[in-house]
Amino acid sequence: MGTLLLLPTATDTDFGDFSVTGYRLQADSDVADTFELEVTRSGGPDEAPSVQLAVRGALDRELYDRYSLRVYAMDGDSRGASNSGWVDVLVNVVDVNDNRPVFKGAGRYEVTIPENLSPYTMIMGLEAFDDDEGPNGQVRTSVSNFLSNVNPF
Ligand SMILES: [Ca+2]
Ligand SMILES: [Ca+2]
Repeated sequence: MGTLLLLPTATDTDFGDFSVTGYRLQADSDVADTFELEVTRSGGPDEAPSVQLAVRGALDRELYDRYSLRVYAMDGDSRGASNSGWVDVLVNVVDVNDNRPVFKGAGRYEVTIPENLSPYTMIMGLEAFDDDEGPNGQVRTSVSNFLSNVNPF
């Protein structure tokens, strides 16, 4: 949040209100609150206001990794002959490592094995997953022996 992307300023060779007077953002309704336009008017009447695209809501690459937006520039002919032009903006969201690996199934597994089992016999399979991308989602497993003497006799 608070990240701004400077968009190209629209040009309109007409003067004053007939030139660019405003911008409008179009996005799918389910992501419409994620971005907003910040318009700055600093120049004279024949100078188009500048516009920046800002992140307004929370991003989650695991939910949406790409946003297709369209930014309209409008002129201000109040007599109803208003014109508009647009530019398409594609926002790609890069992954950060914000998910921890999770084991499939229950949070605890229990297995019963005979005491004469040969060393290195496979006794159960476990599977963990991570919603992140690339190295952020690669899962390494290790064994801790903190439960290895749960019921010593
Ligand atoms: Ca991760
Ligand atoms: Ca992530």
